[in-house]
Amino acid sequence: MKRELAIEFSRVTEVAALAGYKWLGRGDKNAADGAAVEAMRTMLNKVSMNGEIVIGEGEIDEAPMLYIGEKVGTGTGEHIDIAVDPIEGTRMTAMGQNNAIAVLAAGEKGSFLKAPDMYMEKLVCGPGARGVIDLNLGLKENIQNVARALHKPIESLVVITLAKPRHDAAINMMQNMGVRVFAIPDGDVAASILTCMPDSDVDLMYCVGGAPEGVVSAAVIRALGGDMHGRLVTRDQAKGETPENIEAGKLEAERCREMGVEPGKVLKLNDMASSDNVVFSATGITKGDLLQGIMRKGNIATTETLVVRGKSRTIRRIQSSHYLDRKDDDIKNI
Ligand code: VTB
Ligand code: MG
Ligand code: MG
Repeated sequence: MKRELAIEFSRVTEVAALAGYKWLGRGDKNAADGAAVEAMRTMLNKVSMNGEIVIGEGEIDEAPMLYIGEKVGTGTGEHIDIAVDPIEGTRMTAMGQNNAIAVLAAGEKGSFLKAPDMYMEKLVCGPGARGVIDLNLGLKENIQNVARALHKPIESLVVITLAKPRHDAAINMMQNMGVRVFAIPDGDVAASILTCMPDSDVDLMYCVGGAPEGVVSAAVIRALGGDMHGRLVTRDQAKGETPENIEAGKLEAERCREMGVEPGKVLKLNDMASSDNVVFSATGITKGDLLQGIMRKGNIATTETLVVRGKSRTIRRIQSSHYLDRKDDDIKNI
């Protein structure tokens, strides 16, 4: 992939974040998502590439989306697969909570697992525990193995997870082991990346979250030298066995079969992200542990973006000031 694409994709997440930010705290997550999707699509279409969306988000909660199979870019140049989440944390954006980001991963054709929009159990660690995690084992055993690999007592291990009822038992179990648990409301992509950041005290990320978010995370975790396992889980397994969830779960299992992936099977990092030739970009919308949020004074907005180029493992943080009245009309009006 041309290295210039790293900068191009940083523009794409910047503009999505700026569009989402307009809806910050207004209680309407679909409006925020819709604006970010539209901005992302407009900007993607200015990039000279033959791009195709292979992972999008939106089906689970029927949000607006960049749909799977959608062609983006100018239609000239390299063939590139793209996984997007225009707002990772629509609820956080709508409710003015921390850690919402706009995110995208792009790679050479065939880089990413094609999985339906369903839930995924995920375990993510940084470079220090690479090769140690295994979702075939229980969470407790994984925590013990990671602590050993990092030469840390269990008491100083930090696991980040989502504060969802489905994790109550796991959170209890971990706290009883002596682990420190950071339970954030939403946003497991940013949480996963924290495991690989030298200036973060997070050692492990465990949760059942979205599969598209899982694949996006896999791309950046590979680029950062960390490790990840995933397992597709059906709706009834993730959310309880109500008749509706069982019905939805059956459809998901069927879609898995069509797409050639198996629910319940442990997916290794390489199964989800098979190439180093990737670019990852994330821009903060609300302030967070990974990225600063957007700040706006009058007509000037500032953004912070994390851009990772897998091939060289170059990690950039780009601070930008945007003069909003100078933006192209098609972006300005989003
Ligand atoms: C997951 C997680 C995301 O939303 O998709 C979650 O991967 C949705 O969980 O990071 P519920 O269906 O239980 O609400 C996020 O936390 C934010 O998009
Ligand atoms: Mg989203
Ligand atoms: Mg999301």
